[in-house]
Amino acid sequence: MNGIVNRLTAIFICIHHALNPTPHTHLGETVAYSIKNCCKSTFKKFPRTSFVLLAVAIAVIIKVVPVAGQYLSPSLLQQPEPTPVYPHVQSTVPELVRKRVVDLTASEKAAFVNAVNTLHKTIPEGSNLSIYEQFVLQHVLTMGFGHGLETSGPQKVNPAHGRAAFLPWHRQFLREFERTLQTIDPVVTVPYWDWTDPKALDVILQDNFLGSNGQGVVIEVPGLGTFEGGPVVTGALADWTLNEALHFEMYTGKPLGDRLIRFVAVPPFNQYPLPKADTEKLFSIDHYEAFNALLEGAEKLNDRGRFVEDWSLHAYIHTLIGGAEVDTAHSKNGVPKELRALGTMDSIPCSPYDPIFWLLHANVDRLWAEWQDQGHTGQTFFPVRGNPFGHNLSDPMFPWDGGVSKPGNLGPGNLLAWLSAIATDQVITPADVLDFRSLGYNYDTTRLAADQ
Ligand SMILES: [Cu+2]
Repeated sequence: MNGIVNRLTAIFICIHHALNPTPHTHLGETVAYSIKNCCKSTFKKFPRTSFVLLAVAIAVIIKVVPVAGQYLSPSLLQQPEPTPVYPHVQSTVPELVRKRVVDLTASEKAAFVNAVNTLHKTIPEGSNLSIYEQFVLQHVLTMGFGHGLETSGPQKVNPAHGRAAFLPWHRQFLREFERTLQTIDPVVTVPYWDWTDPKALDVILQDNFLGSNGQGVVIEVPGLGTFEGGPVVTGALADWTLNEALHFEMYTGKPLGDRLIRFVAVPPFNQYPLPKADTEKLFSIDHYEAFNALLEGAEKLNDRGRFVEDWSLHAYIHTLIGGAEVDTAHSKNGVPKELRALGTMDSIPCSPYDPIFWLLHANVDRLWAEWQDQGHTGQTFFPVRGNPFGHNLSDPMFPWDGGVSKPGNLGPGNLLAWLSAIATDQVITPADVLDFRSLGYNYDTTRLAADQ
């Protein structure tokens, strides 16, 4: 009887060791995690007649001891260690931190505005466009694919919006812009606009930073009164002259004029700050394409799990600044029909013309970075295949596609005549930008979170 008790005890110890992930010494040898290794010697020479009895005893104990049963459930034993979405690189690149806009010092604001203004007035030799306008052109031309426009090459759809590459495309775009700002001032980073922060909008719209709402144009919103917007005539950007070939209304193609235009908080886009809960609920999503789409804000999931129209988060903030004329009588899923974009930020092709664009997109990118840091893993993290060209993990994204695709023309000018101004040898795929730290920047939030 004693023999049986001893062997039963040994087997329980084996099981205990199998469940406790620390290498340990057992029966004179170091073993780790494997019942097979651990118990080899225990089962050796064990009388066959008692084996069935022991098996029954173990089964009974597993059944009645819930903890043991839980640990031994195959799904948990076989569950692989979670792997991070990308390696957390210990970068040797000096860390540049993107800060929340409300935390910028007066001199940091001045440095950002100075670098932006310098890019806006610097026209490279042989070009018709300033460095800043070349970025605007890149963004405008992402809209030059599809919709019957004369396009050539494998890219057939918008490479930057409405699909999986929305987040990586804008990450690359933003980092490229920031690198260019850093040629003016090496310590400048793009601050981010946390749209749940009640103070952030006022900080952005100060004259010592990105200027105020537009002025001088009154529009009537049926049933709600009159609201003012128009050209931005105060602040550091007031003397900007815009190229009208790049600055046009997105539905009609009509020029928006040669000044930055803002219609801030015109109803029904007058909610600010946005509710924290709307942003926070993104973090419960484990599926990359759903996360990407919901953050872009032009779609939401309905009760049946289908994507339907929306106008929230990133898309809403574009309109909060730019303004839109809508037809509320023709709403779909509670989303009004847009009749026309009123200002620069709401006319999506040319929206980077308003520097607020960069702060908005730094926040979009930050939320993605935080989501990535949470360790959402597996096949759902980025689509490897199955999407139109430009939206799979290893597809080059126009204009960083080695010149394989050419967009169609958009707006009132001949933008294709300027294509050579944005030609680049860089070939960038979504896979290249997943690890934001390897691109040489961090966020104040992701930096702190990684230290914990
Ligand atoms: Cu965009």
